[in-house]
Amino acid sequence: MFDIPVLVTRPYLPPLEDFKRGLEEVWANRWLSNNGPILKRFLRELSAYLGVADTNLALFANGTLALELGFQALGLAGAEVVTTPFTFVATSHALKRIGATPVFADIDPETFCLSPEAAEKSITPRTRAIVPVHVYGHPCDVEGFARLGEKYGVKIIYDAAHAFGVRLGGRSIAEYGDMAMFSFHPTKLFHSCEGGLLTFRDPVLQDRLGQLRNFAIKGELSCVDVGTNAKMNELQALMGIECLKVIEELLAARAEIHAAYKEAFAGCDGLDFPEPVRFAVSRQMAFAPNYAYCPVLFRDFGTRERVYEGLKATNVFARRYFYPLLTDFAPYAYGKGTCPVAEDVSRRVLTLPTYHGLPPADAKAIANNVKELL
Ligand code: T4K
Repeated sequence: MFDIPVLVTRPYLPPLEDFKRGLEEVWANRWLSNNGPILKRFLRELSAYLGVADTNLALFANGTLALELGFQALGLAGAEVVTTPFTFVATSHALKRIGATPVFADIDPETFCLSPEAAEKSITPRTRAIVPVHVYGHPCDVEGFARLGEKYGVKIIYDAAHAFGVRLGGRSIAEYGDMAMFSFHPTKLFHSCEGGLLTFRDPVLQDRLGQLRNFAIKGELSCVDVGTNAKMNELQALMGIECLKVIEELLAARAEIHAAYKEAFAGCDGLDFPEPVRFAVSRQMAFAPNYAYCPVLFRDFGTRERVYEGLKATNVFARRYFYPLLTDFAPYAYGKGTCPVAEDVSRRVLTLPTYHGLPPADAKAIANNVKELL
């Protein structure tokens, strides 16, 4: 039993003095939004960290708007887009909101990511893109999707909301696909209060995205498209810069917690504690995970629910990401019954607390509580 509630995640907060120093700069500039100097610095620092040229990324107010505008910029309105139901609703909401139709295909049972084989079966002449999600930071089969992209002439856009800091095949995961979106929400291992980043292969998109996120106005006298307000502001960028300073520490903390759970669950046959390395190992690709989430898979729905409730009684608030499945929700019910693997995983998975500041000993205690509940 924990005295203080243990939540599934807590955001990292930089030392207040450091943030205050940044605020002094904001006060001196008297510049709060609309592509300010701190945002430009954040973009340059992200470019260096990710190894993506600063012409090939763009920042947004949040990850959902980043996805929406990315889809709009790639001309997906009116198209069918193959995607996964095992994700947060934002992935499909962003498609729907720009007038595309999500077509659901099943996931791989080992990585929980969209399966290229299942995706291929859902491709029709109306398909213009595939949107796989690096669920929990576990990399998708990037080679399989690259092949589909070439074979069918469709765009591959990764929802990499969970995958900041992941490296695969010696490069950042941001470099795979035509486009990738990273969420900087406070529940993510790296954040900017709220925020979203798009990385993209074609640098021409940078101007287009810059326009779309600023109402699609051009100068004072013209408006060239239907844009929106999706700009990241200076305070968000400042938080992002402060968090980026300690990214290695944030990653190391998650790795330590994952190792503590792993050790405590070793030999426990009532559950599966999946390793994010499975895809990379099968392809012999160099891999640096981010351990963004700590998912556990139970034998059946009843056990998962019992553990979820039982943990609450010990003051531990794990989450059932992603249950219900998207196809259980009214806007996406047309996909119900089409993705049996996703339906099964959604009913058996529980994500355990992990965040910078959670002592690994607490992770061990949580794992022991789980084992007792089993
Ligand atoms: N694609 C994927 C695959 C995603 O997972 C997401 C977002 C997106 C796209 C969209 O990106 P954004 O537009 O959000 O940038 C959360 C987040 O709101 C959402 O960002 C995230 N995925 C999703 C998986 O989870 P909730 O409803 O579970 O959050 P909430 O408020 O229950 O918070 C979870 C825990 O974190 C709580 O126990 C409290 C703690 N917390 C939360 C916040 C916001 C804090 O301690 N401090 C905080 O400031 O949705």
